[in-house]
Amino acid sequence: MRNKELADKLHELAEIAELANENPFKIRAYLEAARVIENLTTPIEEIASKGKLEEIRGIGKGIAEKINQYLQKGKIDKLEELKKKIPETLIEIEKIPGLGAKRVKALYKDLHIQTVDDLKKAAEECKIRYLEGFGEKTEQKILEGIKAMRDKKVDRVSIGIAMPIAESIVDSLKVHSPIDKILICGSIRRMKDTIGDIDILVTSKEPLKIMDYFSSLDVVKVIIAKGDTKTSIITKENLQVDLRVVEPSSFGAAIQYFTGSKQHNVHMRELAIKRNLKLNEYGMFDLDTNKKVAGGTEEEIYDLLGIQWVPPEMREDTGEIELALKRKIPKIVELEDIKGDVHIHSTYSDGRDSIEELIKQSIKMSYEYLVITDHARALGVAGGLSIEKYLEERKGIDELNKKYKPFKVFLGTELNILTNGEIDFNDDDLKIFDICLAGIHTGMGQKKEQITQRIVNALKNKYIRVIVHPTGRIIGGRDEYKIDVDAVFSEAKSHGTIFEINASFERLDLNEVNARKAKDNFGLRFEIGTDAHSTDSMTNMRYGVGVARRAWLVKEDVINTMNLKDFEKFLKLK
Ligand code: DGT
Ligand code: CA
Ligand code: CA
Repeated sequence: MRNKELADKLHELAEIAELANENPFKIRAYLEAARVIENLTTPIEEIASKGKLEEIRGIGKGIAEKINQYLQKGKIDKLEELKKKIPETLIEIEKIPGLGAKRVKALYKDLHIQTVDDLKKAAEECKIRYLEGFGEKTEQKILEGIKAMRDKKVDRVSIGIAMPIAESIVDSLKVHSPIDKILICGSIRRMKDTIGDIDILVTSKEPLKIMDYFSSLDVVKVIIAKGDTKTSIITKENLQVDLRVVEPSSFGAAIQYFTGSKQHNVHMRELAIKRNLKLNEYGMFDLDTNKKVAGGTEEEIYDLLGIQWVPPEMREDTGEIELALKRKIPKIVELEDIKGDVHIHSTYSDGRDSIEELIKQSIKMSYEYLVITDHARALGVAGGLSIEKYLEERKGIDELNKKYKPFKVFLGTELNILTNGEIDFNDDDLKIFDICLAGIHTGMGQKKEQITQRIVNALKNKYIRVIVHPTGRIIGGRDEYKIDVDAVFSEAKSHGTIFEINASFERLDLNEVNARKAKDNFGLRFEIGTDAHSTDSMTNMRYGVGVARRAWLVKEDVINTMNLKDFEKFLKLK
């Protein structure tokens, strides 16, 4: 889906058009089209290929033409034409707080200011205050603005934001530049829930071409540093990407080093020294002769240290090297092990897609079953269902099960653990479901004792088999609510309650620490569910599996790795 990309392009066009004194009506039309496209749920390229762009409200003939140009050749003629007239660096200046297009134009015309550096110099030399419409205060503000922009710390983002950006960079590098091997390393390869920056490693016979192509990519906002074998950029989404070209004979050592974690690497180097070896990003060397003994592949490095290869998700120096020494690294769960999504919303509540569409996507993903878990009554804002509505849904599901056999859909529910500790329905009503999930959606500001007690109450309900997004955190949004996880896990143990690893990348809840604790200290089991509200988000499953792998979970720890037959048996148990 290229909607965001196109919206950004139209924004860029509007900005540059404004600097070029273009017709304000046109500029407004570009911005409106950008806004509309950003909010579309269908991929713009799909609409374009059917020739239906002009049917979208806010998109006329001229803009449709520009969209087609961009989709077909990666360029908009009008934008290229304007770029020739207006230095691109002016757009950078326009982003400084307090500087609109009008002021940037004046600075350019009167003082020939083209770059942020020009601007800083002029402000420091007190030249700006004398321009019409500026003044001493504005000059001061500009200096502060430059500082704020340059100091701006790039925040960590969810892996669900960083991964697609990294993958699309890798895809275009593969297609357009002379690459032999390429791998995303760093925290992304380790599937950490949040990412600081993106690290990509490449081997190539023509490193300079790679550096040029990489720094000219459309996603690049700022080039931080560009060298012969390493380039760092900031993307338009404010993510830093480091790209390194390494020798093929060092590729294994380099991906090992840049995958990290730092702590894992430190431990590996200690092992190396004990074996009279030296390990760095170039390879493994004999300490006496300084001769290189390994480096081409990661496997040979682990091998020469006398330990098992360690899956990247486990490389945090939390005991994995000790296990690798004993050759006891567990076979951790894989995405291919997942046989069905068990937390999904359909159009019956607040989902975007019908159950039939969810089934089709499931079959595409090679799943054998699906549990539909539409919201229950008390969550009015999310179209929560009454028991009557669920019975209607059950009928629909029965029909679909006939049509799509042997694929099977189960009727679940996502119940609300209310502020007083009760749930939406009484026990009798809960009998209609194949499985009941429950979670907290309101009253998240309560005291620790209250929240913990609410969940403990839910655990005691014999119909509730799964607690969803158990700690309530939203990455980059909201902290966990106050909850005594040990008390909750300990109570759950006696009921055999399943805990969710919510795979939606804003949640990833339980996180790896709590999941590992739930397994190791309490022997609990899990489901990995996407909580998807559309077929698109069902692919978030991989992030949930990433958390499970970081928690060292194996297939048997995760209920939705069961095949359909076993899963049906499991559902009948309670
Ligand atoms: P991030 O970007 O904060 O999400 O986390 P990472 O793990 O991607 O960290 P980053 O990008 O700073 O560095 C990538 C890898 O490079 C890191 O995981 C391990 C390796 N590395 C970086 N600095 C050092 C260091 O000082 N010593 C060692 N042994 N390895 C390092
Ligand atoms: Ca990184
Ligand atoms: Ca980095």
